[in-house]
Amino acid sequence: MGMQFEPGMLRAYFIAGTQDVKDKSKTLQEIAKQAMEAGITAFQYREKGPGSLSGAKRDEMAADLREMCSDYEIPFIVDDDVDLAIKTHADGIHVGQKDERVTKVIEAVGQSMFVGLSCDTQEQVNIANHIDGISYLGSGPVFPTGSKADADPVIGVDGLAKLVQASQLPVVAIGGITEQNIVELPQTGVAGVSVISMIAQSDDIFRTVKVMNETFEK
Ligand code: TZP
Ligand code: MG
Repeated sequence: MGMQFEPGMLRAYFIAGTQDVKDKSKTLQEIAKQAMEAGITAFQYREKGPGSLSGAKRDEMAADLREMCSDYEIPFIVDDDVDLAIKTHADGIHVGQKDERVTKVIEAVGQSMFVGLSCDTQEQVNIANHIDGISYLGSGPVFPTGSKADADPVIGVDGLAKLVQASQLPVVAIGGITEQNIVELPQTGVAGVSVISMIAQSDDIFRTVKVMNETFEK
């Protein structure tokens, strides 16, 4: 059993894979390490799309990042890959609506790690409310994003607030969140934000993560 889920983990949640490193003078490990030093509350390994690693390279990267998360005592969450999550002894797994069915994932790994689910509509939230074994929901894209080619339509701040209202689980916002628009999010009731480019492309990761934590501190 990995780390127990707690909603505070959603405050400053960094998602990344090799494809999200645009400045090739940096490695994903370097960026992730800075983000951990700066105080992110969770890390999700999402190796997906053009520029992503596969096979042994992917496994080595996952092992590196897993170890760093253990060192910094933050949860290591794997996107959508039950085998990789098991292999790396992940603390959590995150699945989308188009991924492997969440009930199957809960059956396979729900005893050994927590499970997060993407929910972008009221209907999806209503269904999630009736499934045992989900710890949190991810909802968005709140704003337009350049980090996901097949992203669903933008739900906006009002749309997000409605999903939070409908959800019985803590919700983390996703999609197009910046240091400017993040101020609009606490009023929706979300537990925090999950971001790719805001951190991966930041010119000052310490400042960026500080903004995330301060925006959602109680
Ligand atoms: N799911 C919905 S939007 C998105 C994912 C994985 C990408 C978020 O990336 P960014 O750079 O924080 O907009
Ligand atoms: Mg997915």
